[in-house]
Order: sequence, then structure tokens, then C-alpha cells
Amino acid sequence: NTAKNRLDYQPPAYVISQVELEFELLPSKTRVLAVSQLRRAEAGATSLWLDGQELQLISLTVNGKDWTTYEQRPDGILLRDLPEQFELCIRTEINPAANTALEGLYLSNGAYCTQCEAEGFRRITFYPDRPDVMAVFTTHIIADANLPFLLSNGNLIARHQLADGRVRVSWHDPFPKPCYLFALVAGDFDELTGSYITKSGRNVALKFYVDKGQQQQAQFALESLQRAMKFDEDVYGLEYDLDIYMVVAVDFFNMGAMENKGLNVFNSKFVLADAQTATDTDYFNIESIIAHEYFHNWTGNRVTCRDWFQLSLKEGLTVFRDQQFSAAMGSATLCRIDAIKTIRTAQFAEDAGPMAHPIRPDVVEEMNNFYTVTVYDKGAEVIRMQHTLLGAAGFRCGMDLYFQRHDGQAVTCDDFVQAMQDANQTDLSAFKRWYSQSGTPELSAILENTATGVRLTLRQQTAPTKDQADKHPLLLPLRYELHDGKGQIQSGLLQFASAEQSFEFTDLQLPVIPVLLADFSAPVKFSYAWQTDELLYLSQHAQDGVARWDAMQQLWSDLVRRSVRDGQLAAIPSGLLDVLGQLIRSPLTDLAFSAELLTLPGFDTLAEQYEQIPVEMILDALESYQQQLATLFNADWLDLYQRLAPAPYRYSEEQTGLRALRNTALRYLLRVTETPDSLWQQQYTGSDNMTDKLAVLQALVRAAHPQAQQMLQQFYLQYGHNVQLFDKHSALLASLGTPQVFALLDQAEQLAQFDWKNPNRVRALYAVFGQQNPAMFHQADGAGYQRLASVIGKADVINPQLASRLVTPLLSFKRFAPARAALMQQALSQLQQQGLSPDLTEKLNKALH
Ligand code: BAL
Ligand code: ZN
Repeated sequence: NTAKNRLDYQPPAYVISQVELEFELLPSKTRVLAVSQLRRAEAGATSLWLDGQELQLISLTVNGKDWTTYEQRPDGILLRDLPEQFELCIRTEINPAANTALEGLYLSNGAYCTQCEAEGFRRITFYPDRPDVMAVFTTHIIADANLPFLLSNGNLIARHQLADGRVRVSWHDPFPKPCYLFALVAGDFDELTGSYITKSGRNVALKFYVDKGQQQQAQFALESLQRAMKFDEDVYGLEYDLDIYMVVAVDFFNMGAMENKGLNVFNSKFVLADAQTATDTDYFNIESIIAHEYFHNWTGNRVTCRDWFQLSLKEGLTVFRDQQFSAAMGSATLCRIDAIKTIRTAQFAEDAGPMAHPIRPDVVEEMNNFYTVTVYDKGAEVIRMQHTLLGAAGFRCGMDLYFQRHDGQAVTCDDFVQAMQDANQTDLSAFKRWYSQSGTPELSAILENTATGVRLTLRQQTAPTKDQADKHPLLLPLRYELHDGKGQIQSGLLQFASAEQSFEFTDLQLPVIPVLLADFSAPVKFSYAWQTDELLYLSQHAQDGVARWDAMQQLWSDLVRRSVRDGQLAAIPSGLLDVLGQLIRSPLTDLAFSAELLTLPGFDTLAEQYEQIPVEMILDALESYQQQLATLFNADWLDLYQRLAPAPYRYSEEQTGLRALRNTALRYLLRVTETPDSLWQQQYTGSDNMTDKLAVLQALVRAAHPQAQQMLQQFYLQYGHNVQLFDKHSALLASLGTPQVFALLDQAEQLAQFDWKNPNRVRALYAVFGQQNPAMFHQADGAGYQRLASVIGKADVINPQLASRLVTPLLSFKRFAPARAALMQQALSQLQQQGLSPDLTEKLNKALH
């Protein structure tokens, strides 16, 4: 067991002021020279641990002398008898071509690139690979002239032609940084350039590097970056700090993107977009991820994490900031709905499974396993609650103080909350339990009349999780609306911090219809005994858009719950049909919001509401309800579809809304046999954009339409040469809810474009199969579990991070009925027979013991 504990933190024995790196790039024999200036930081220390993995050590000197007092181990070197101050010079050789784990320096389609977070730098050279060692980096890259772009962090300071024909370039990053923010890229790209003038008048060069021929597809990302830079100045007063900001798009990448100082590396699917290859959702994601990585320049890079247990310090905060940005660029309500879906599906599932952990974990074996929805998305909710409690102005004061105190430092989540507290002269100590407690709080409410008004009694409890038995009450900021049903509303913010507490409201008598979690003001499960007509009322009259949507979601989840309980489908109340009919016939001005109101909760959202997940019953109920809505409102759907005429494609809020609602109508229409094929065929062939084409395929797949497979094949033949579209084809295929999917997956693995070494290719098939195809993944004979387990076994040998992410849906086997749980467990146990990476080992040990 290699578990590390948060409380065991020790400051570094030596610190590094400067490091000079020189790379001589060759695919299987890259030479790395690292010259570091070290100084003792811990009194009396004479030894120093340097992390190192998969490195060939060539030489090691201290102050110019060969150093022999060291001990080499499989995971690094322990240097002994060190002076107080010294220059350490290490030469190593590495093999980028053999690096399929995609950590450290590797090759992506012939281009060299790096990924160092969390612990990839140790695969480049021996170094104290920990975020609290911050040094000024100078990087020299020597490569053949066929790699015209040689990039690293900071500013370009030199470029020379060497006598042997090679080129040597030098970069200097004046901002001290931990090695996880180091980056190097070398390749032949197309370059798209732009600029940004900061609020203090500095001109920043913006450069995007993409595969040849794709330059124009980076235009939207470039404009997104400019908007993000402006947003951070306007909202947080934060300006960019180097003369150049570079983004490189690569196809081989484990994550979405990486915020390396001045040189972001992106998964190409989050950079490249045009109407013919990207959907509205892709555009949204690109804008948000470009912003996320940019915002890290302050929240992550200028102020970084002391240790990896503090990951949410930068990730929770930066997700919150990118959510604020997306909300400002489009519809705040829709962005919020998106975020809520993530919490209610993946995050609640994580809390209820074997990997449950607080947003600031206490025990970690493999750090890569903690880049989770809990650290990121629940982490963002925890920041959002502070924003709610302190108000926008108070939160800004806290951020200002945080930067004033900690710029250039590696700090903790406690330091962040301290700054928030001090700037607002308030006490957040009760709130801080959100950082240390895992699990999903369950909140319930009762309303009763008193002599003077209404009493609201709240209760909260958090069930024990795999990692923590004892739970305590949390401070919940609750945005409420109390409706008297006649148009009077009392609204405000409650702070609820004990197991049970009552709040009195005067000038009010029951009946009162409550909204208690407007804007999802705390990441909890909330239950209240609403009547159907009360939810229908809220769906139309709640002031908060999220609450209106939530009322609709609640109506459906109540219906599904009753169907599950009674073993027969509960009838859709006529009032709900009236509201839906009204919406279809005359949608709200916000068309995208209307589309959300007309869409049932997904399987995953519903599943998280059951201790033991009744797979078939949820799927059957959802299927039946959607079929009913399709049939009952057939004429209205058609009418709606025909009224929403598309204009030439542009990515705009208005057009996105129109497409979302029109394609919602299409999904219902394709469930009805009377709908002529010409309707969807026309959309497929006639539309000028990928959003609408793909919507046809999605609708065919979801409706298990007889022509779904044939159309997928046609799509593949027409568009499969483009990797982004190849992945879209894979994802559609993997979500086919019929048993043919198994044979189709086999075929897809054989296609020329498929590559086990490319995480995008593998995820498009198997992350989708495991996470978005509940009917087939959970097929009763266990074929889905077997399939995923065998893929994971294969992937683990190539890329442990990829394998470890794919395993998530199998880990929660205890949530299912015994027969199914046994099949899932069996698939995991078989997998465990194989020698596994530390990544999978940690997860399987937790799940199976
Ligand atoms: N730091 C890893 C990628 C991201 O969260 O931006
Ligand atoms: Zn991030």
C-alpha cells in the first residue's frame, strides 16, 4: 500500500530557485540535461529526494563534481551529504516514442508534447516533483529542422541554427512555477495568430497551433480566449502577465486540456470547430474549456497548490470561474442546469460508491485517480456556496485578498477560506466542513402553521460513505421562495447548519408551496412532499428558472418512483399533460429552456435517487413516458418542428436555442411510425451544420429506429476520415440500445481510424458504452460488464489513466440487485487477476474489499 496522507505533509528540505533544461529531441532517445540551483530550506537537512520514473540516468554532478553519495530506487534517487547551496546537474535519456501512458514527454502524431500534471515531470528528469517547489525555468530545445515549431513556457529568448543543421531555441519563464506546469511542444503545425491588448495596454500575442490545414478551425477558440481574457479583467481585475499565450491542439491526450504556463496543451476536440464538424455543444465546451485553462493562469499558476490533496483549491475555483464565464456568455439558467446534471449523476454516484472522498481528499494512492467530479464539480459548488454566502462583492474582496497574500505561493484550501473570511470579517469555520466531509447531504423539510405564520422545519443528514463513517451537519445556504399560490412570494436566503432547525415566517398561512433549493444553492438531495399541482404551479410560477425546471424534473421522478413502487406504469397526470401541451404549442421565448422543460430526466439522474437501482424499471418507465408524449402530441410536435425554420448556421444563443427545441421535437417525432422518413432525411441532407445532422442520428439511435444502423454507416462513409467525426460516429454506435451493439463495437475496433493508443478513440466507444448506454451495459446476462472489463484490461497495459477512468461504471456494483451486482463484481475480479497499474489497483481494492 503506497497511500499518502494529507496530514503527513512536510515542507521541502531544499528549494530550487532556477532550473535550466536542455532537450535534444529524438523519438526514442531524447537527451535531457537539467541544471538546478538548490538551497537548503530545512535546518540541518543534508539529503534530498528526487522523483524519477522510466528514466535512464547518465550523469549526476553537484557543484560540478560527480556525486556518488546517492541511492537509486525504482521511483527516484535519494541524494545524501549535500551542502547548503549547490548546483545540481543531471543528464538523463528518455524514450518518448514508447510512452503510451501519455504522461511526461510523448509523441502525438509525430509531434512531441508533454503532460506533467500531476506527476509526469518525473518521467522527464529526476526532480522534486511536488507543487510546492517553485522555480524559474529556462528551456532550450534542440531538434531537426523538420520540426519548425519548438515551444515551451514563457517568452522566446533565442533561436539559433546549429552547425549540424539542427535548431536550438530558448524560452524563459520569469514566473516561478512547480514542474507540473512545465510544457514542451515540438512539431509542424499550422499557426493561427491573434492578439489581445490588456487593460493596462500591454499587447499579448495569441498563438494557436493545430494540425496542417486546420487553421481556420481554431478561430472560434481564439475568439473565446479573447472573451475570457476580457472577462477576467472585468470581473476579477486579473490581467495576463506574459507577452505570449500559446495553445497547441493534439489528438493524443488524457485530459481535456492543460494549463501549462503560457503554453496550454489541448485535446484537439476542445479547440477545433466549424459548422461542418462541430456541434453547438462542442462550441459551448470549447469556449468554456479555453476559459477554464486561461483562468488557471491566476487560480492555479500564480497561486498554486501546496500539495495534491489541495487540488480543489485550483480546480473547484477554476470550474466555478468558468461556469460564471459561460453564464455571462449565454444563458445562466441553462449553464446551471448543466452543472446540476453533473452533480446529480456522476458526483452523487461517486459519493455513493467505493471512491467516495471529500473535495479535499485525506488519503491518496494514485493522484491521477483524484481528478474527479467531486474535486472539480462539487469543489466548484463549494466555492459557489461561499459566493452565495458572501455576495458577489464580498467574494471579490476575498479573491483580491487571496491574490494579495498568496501571489507566487503554493497554498492550501484553508488559506483560501481564510482570505474569504478575513476580507469579509466573517467566520466561515462552520462552513469549512464541506472540505473535509465526503458524501451527499440529504435535506428534508416540513411546513406547518403556527399562531403567527408558518414554521419551516429542516432536517439534514449524510449517510456514511466508504471512506468515512461519521458524518456531521453542514452549513447549507438555501435560497428559498415561499409561494401562497395566489401570487404572493416571500424569498430569501437561509443558513441551515444543524441536524434540525425551524425557521418562522410571518404574514403567511398554509397552504404554501416551497422552493428550497433555488438555483441549486447547495449540492444536496432535497425531498419534500409536494403535491402534483404544487409542482405544476412551481413549474410555471417559480421566480428562479432552475426551480421551474426542477419542478418538472421532480414531477417525472415522482412518476417513475411510483411506477417502480407499484410495478406498473403510473398515469401521467392531466395537469402535466396540459402544461406540456401548452409549452409545445407556444414555447417560452427562451427556446433552449423550453427544450429542457420538455425533456425527461435521464436514467443516471433517476438512478441516483434509489439505494438499489432498478435498472429495467427506470428504463421501461422512461421509454413509455417518452412514447406517450410522442404519440399524444404528435401533431403539435410536427407543427412545432415546422415552425422552427433554421437560418444559415451561426453559433449564437438564439440559434442554439432554436436548434435545441427543434431537435427535441424531432426526437419525439421519430418515435412515431407515421412520421415520414422524408422529414429526417431532409434535415440530414439539407442542413448546413453538424449539430442538425448529428441530431438526426441521435434521434434515430434513441428511438431504435429501423434505419439507425444504416444511417450510421452512411455517416461513417461520408465523414469518418475526420477524427472528430469518427469519434462522433463511435459514440453514436456505442449508445445503440439494442444487442447488435456488441457486434458493432467489434467492427468499430477494426476500422482503420481506431487506435487503442489514442484515448479519444477508446473513450468515444467505451466511455460512452459504459456511461451512456444503460440498457446494453446493464444487459441482464452481464455481457456489457464483461465487454467493458476486457477493454479496461487491454487499455491498462497501454495507458493506466485511461483504463482507470473507464472503470467507473463497474465500481458501483453494490448499488444493484444481487444477481446483477454479482456479474459486475465477477467482471472486476477477473480483471484483478491480471497485474494491474497502481491506478486500477487502488480503485479495485476499494471496490472489492
Ligand atoms: N489541470 C488539469 C486540467 C484542468 O483541470 O484544467
Ligand atoms: Zn482545471
